[in-house]
Amino acid sequence: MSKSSIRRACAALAAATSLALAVTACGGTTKDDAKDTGGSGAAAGKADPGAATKKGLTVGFLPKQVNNPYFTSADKGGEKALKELGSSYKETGPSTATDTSGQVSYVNTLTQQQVDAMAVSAQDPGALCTALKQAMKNKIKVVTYDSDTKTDCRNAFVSQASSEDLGRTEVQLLAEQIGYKGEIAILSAAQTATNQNAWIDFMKEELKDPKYKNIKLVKVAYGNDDAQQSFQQTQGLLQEHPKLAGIISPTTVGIKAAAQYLSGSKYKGKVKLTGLGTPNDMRKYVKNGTVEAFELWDPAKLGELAARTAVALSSGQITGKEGESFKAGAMGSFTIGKDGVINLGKPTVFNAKNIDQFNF
Ligand code: RAM
Repeated sequence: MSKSSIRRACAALAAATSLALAVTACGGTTKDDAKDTGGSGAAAGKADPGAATKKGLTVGFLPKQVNNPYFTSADKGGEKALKELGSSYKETGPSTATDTSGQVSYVNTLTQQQVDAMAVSAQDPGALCTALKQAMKNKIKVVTYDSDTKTDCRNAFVSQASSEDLGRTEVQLLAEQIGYKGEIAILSAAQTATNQNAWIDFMKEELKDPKYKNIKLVKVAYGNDDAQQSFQQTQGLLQEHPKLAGIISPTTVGIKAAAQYLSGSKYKGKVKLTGLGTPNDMRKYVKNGTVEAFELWDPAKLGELAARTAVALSSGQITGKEGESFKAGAMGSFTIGKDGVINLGKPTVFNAKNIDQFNF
């Protein structure tokens, strides 16, 4: 049996059977294999920055949620980049942002389909680990994008911006809007989401600064990246805390639903709202005075960088170790940071002055 057919047989076995059986049958416990399956920094061999970019690869995108316009834009960015690189794209994933067991099955499906790499936005940091490690054991490169898993469960994480910057700047934006005083709340996505939870931790850190001593965080609510639930959670926040001065919603689904609720209520323009939204979703709420300023990165660029990272890993140009660099086409050169994190850049703050310059 050739190496690649053994790999295929093992991949199918891994996806179809229990982990223990697949590991035993494929001899995956040898020292070399163990070295090979580690996440960032633990990949086998050395990076060869001069290696040719492989063509004809298949990269599977697995977002948190397929019918979320943010992920549609991100994954389209990935698809376009893969086409340019002569490789193929496929997308699969759950329709709700709280289906962690569904995400596990989708990872297993991609493993079974023997993709060369997968780009995953994790609904939960730990839930996917066993499945992702199994994928890596089958020589599939694993990139997380948007929302990370644990560092040893993937080869690299393509991050939209520094979590610290995102968390702190959202507090700064809201504090200015409410004059540094009053009750505030956070309307998040799923309770398990790695990205939102990391940002919320930094929001809490930022709030410790004495300049926010007159601001009180009264609640963190979860709308699960579902429009209706996020709308109802906003309504509930205002009922429970009628003196609320402002809301931070670090999710494109949440901020849109909160803006929709506030815009049709007596709180419009009075209860301030900021967070992470797409300019196209938020334009009308900026123009009608519901929202002053919010931020985001370009999701298509995030998807593009995830695709280019996956191809660079599959081509052997990088292994996921800190300090390795690779060229990402017209996006320029990127260097892998601590824990295998690749940063897209700084987010943009949108307001009435600049929002019409953006179309995503
Ligand atoms: C939602 C998702 C996604 C997050 C954006 C800001 O679309 O929760 O993970 O990055 O919002």
